[in-house]
Amino acid sequence: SPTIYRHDYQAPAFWIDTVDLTFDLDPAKTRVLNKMTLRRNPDVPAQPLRLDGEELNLARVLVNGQGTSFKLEGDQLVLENLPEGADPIALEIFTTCNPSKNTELMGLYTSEGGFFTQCEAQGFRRITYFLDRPDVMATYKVTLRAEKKAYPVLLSNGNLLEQGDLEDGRHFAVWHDPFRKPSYLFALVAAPLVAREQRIVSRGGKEHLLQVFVRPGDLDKTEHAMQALLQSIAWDEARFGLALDLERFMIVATSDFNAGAMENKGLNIFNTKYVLAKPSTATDDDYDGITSVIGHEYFHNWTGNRITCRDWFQLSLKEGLTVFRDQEFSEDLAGSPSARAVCRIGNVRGLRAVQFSEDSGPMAHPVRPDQYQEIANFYTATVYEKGAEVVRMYQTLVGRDGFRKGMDLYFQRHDGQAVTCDDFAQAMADANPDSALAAQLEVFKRWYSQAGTPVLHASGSYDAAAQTYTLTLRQSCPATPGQPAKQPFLIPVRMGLIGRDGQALPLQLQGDTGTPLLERVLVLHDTEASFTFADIPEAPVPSLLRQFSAPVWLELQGEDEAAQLHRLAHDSDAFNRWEAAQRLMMAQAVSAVQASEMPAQVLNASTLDALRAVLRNPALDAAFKQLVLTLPDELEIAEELDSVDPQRIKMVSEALCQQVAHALAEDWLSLYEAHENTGAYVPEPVSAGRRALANLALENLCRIARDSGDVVWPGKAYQRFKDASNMTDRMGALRALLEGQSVLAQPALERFHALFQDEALVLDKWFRLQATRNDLDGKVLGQVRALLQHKDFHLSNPNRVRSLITAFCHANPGAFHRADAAGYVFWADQVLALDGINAQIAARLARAMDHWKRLAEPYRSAAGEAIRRVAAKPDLSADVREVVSRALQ
Ligand code: DPP
Ligand code: ZN
Repeated sequence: SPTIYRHDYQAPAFWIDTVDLTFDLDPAKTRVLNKMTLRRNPDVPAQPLRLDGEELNLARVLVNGQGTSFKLEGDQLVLENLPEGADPIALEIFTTCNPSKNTELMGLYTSEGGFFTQCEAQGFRRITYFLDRPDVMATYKVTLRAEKKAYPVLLSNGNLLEQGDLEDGRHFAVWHDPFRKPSYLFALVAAPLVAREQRIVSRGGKEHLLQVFVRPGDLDKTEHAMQALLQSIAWDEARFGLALDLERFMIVATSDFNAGAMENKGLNIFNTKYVLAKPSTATDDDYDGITSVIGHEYFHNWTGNRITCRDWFQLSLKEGLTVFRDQEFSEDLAGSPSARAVCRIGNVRGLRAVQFSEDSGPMAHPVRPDQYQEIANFYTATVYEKGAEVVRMYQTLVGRDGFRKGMDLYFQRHDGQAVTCDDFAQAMADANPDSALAAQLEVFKRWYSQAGTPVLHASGSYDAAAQTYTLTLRQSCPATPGQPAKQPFLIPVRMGLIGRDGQALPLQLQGDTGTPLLERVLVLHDTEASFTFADIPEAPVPSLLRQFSAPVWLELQGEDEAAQLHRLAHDSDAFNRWEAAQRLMMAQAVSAVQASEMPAQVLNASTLDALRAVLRNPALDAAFKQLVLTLPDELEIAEELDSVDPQRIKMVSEALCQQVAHALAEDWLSLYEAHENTGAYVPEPVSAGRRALANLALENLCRIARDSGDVVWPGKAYQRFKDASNMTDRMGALRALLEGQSVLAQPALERFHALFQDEALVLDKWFRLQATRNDLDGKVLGQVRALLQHKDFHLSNPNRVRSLITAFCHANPGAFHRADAAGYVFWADQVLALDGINAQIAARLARAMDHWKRLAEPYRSAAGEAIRRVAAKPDLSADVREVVSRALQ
């Protein structure tokens, strides 16, 4: 398929002002009547109208009520003889489509006896012929007709104008959305659903109806979603002055969905995973996920819908900004500084695990990509998570108030428009004319144009005679595909200096006369810069990149272990305390991987002492302790290496886990006893932290039991698994049995399945647990293959595929990368099988091989062979073709 380039952007030759759609919904043959008014764009030379369409049967085209000549060229409907001049043109197109055969889940499809849509990025063209691009914005009126008994609920965007019965048991509803929107925000639902409802009055005195639609049996799992929606509405008004602009705000859950959720105007459609929760079926992580995704989609109403993207290269304009907003929302809800830090650490771990890895592989691309073959492949961690880090850097540079001013100006200038990342950057700079951002805006904007993760090299030197400390910051950035050389980035470095007694030293830059601060943000906008601090009485330990103030790799030159231990013990920045522990452990894990002989112990005594001190520190929260004691995993270790031997990494990772289990045995015991009973389940950070720490302790106790042959702890874990009053504890105990290789693990898995066989989201957990379990016996692949045949496994359901196949290939490297290449054969088979069903899901799975060129032999050759086998399929989707051809380049 052709490559699309950002620089080729051209405004559309026509605008579409109004769209009047009528649907006669039928699973096998849905009729769609599309009546539009268009006008020529006077700024563009006259040319034929080219409408996008895919998998449509065209029955009729009328122009101003008359038949007309037209051509079908590839996927486009071309009209060459439209009237000249500026008058509006009435275009009427009648098509049919087959929703029940739509396994791609793009456009209009059926799921569990209902109709749903997904139009971002290019699904609307699978519903009707259209200018399916985000800069064409129209108002929509939608009439839905369907059998009443089968589809009692008929929904579309905006406000309900009218509804009623038709003959033959059918009924209808008419919806009107007063806001102009691009086609990717269109949605309809026709299904047997029920709603949890809530009426609210916003600050301005307007009444709104909030609805969460689910299948009838799921109503008892909607309370948390509604709560999250109410919190989102209140937060956006309070923090950004942005109010709900619709009479009605609807959320609909479906179990067949390619992504997490979709922000269709007034009618958000969600994966059930991000709506449904009750204590017996959802974990603390699930509850958090729901809060952030409900927030995310709601916040899109302003950042995405009211102001949208001019073209898909600008995707991060809405996604990076909206991820940043949902992260801030979750932090504000978490409340205490420590709970905020826990949120931040979680986000940074995700960023580094997925985005940094993406940035160092064949799919590396800038936050604002320059080219794509299939836009669906660019809903990536770079566009989303790195994009959010870029937005966070604006806030770090101009402060919270300055950021708010920038947002206000952005809305004042662009409300109702389709704009670019440059427009956002300009609003931020113009609202903060005296900032480092405004002074270096062009340098800052390189974050949008350059791919790759910069490396920040820091070195410090202390001058005892002058009582000064000089910090030198230097940056570099590795080459990425198509970008061999990089220009310097603007890197905000939030930092402090820690004295020998653990206290923060006042920071006075030489020549600066202001009041000394305990923390500052240094700005590096060149390849190298030095900063000298005056009146420093002793050699300090620097604490750099606090709160992870920029998405870079930090290298602290010449820093010894003592400095890391000092930060772990004393840093006032919780993020950097956690980071110090990670660095200590990672450095030793990497040495163990690289050593010619596997060392008896991975961690040294001083590191273990420091970890123990964290666990015993009464001033630290359980959630924070759990994060510090979460060891670097196999994927994180691999990311540090140029040549990756997955089995060697697995051995080291396993040795690391066993060592920490045994060395801290006493602490695991006392922590478990102190935290095992968390009381009645409430999804909030303090008790969630206690549950997480208890589960980690139990896992370690079962690991110890594995070596000693003890049966008491596995027995206790099984009991806890059986009696658990909430899913977090139940999953924790089950995982402990699996990690402990207990004979009770299998009966527990069977019991779990029997208990939850009617709960799809819990079954997903059951599949995932087995796909990602520790492969000490080498049997995981065989079991995953067997599970493909399980009656509850369906290749057409994305959640199920992700739980079993994608989880195995992406998240269980020790089981996937086998010396006999069987993992790669499995991967290729599954990519090819999925490609004919759902290309987006297939392409995501295909990316499990992103880093094959860094694998050691024999893995590398075998992986290459598997990728070439996939690439050889002649009718491969554009999605998978782009991924595998980039991997092979
Ligand atoms: N625009 C959607 C989201 O990220 C994509 N599924 O919220
Ligand atoms: Zn989004």
